[in-house]
Amino acid sequence: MGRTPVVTAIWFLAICCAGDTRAQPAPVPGGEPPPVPVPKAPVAYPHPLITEILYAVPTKNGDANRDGERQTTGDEFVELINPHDRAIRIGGYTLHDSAKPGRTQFRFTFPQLTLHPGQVVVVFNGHESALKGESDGTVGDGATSPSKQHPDFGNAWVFTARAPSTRAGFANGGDWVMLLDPRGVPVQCAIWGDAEKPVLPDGSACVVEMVADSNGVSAQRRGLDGPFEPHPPYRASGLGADAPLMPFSPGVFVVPGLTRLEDMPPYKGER
Ligand SMILES: [Ca+2]
Ligand SMILES: [Ca+2]
Repeated sequence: MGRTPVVTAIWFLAICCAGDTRAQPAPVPGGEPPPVPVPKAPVAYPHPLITEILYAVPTKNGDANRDGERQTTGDEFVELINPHDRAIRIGGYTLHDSAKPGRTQFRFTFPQLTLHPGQVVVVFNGHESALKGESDGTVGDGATSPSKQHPDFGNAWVFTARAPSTRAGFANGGDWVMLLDPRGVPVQCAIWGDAEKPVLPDGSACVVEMVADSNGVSAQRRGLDGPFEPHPPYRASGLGADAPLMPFSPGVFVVPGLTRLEDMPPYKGER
């Protein structure tokens, strides 16, 4: 059966409007909006980029995974973004800390997931945590990708690593988080405190960065090309204007010119 004229018109509008939904500056009268320059990320296509790390969960306001309780390691997280202008696939990429492989190492490998430009993904340590959306598939794990983007975390794709032990977490005094590509090749390493640098093969293209001391807050990258700095106070969406300002923003990393409107967190408070 053919489409009616009305249905055809709606279909045509939907296709047109679905084209480019990235955040754009307001048009100026009589002219085209200027293009928003997107800073160049330090990692090459098709790698994701680590944008935020919570390695020392604060004793006050430490419930980063928002399950109602503060867990010493369960609330730790790593946030990444697709910093490129094309979609990437993150299945097979691995995050791990400096511990040797085993029950005391934090380690998480992504299942298949396509990340569109500007989309954000968060991996919570998850030890002894019960995240909202874990039971209905909104939160993914090492075996299954999330069924949808998580509205409580800036519309990011959210995972739990379900770390098996409190020892399988980041060391506050010094540690690092390494990102490996699906072949096991180091892509990015963020180091803090007194941790020794990882041993990398000669000629490695791994991006090695020092993280500013961020005990009590997360370390968040200043833009795509900036350094990791202590996170400024932030009020997560949906918590109300009287909610406390938080020292992290899992799932929220907005890049003008790259972040798409549908990926922007709903605005319900200060940013
Ligand atoms: Ca928690
Ligand atoms: Ca963030």
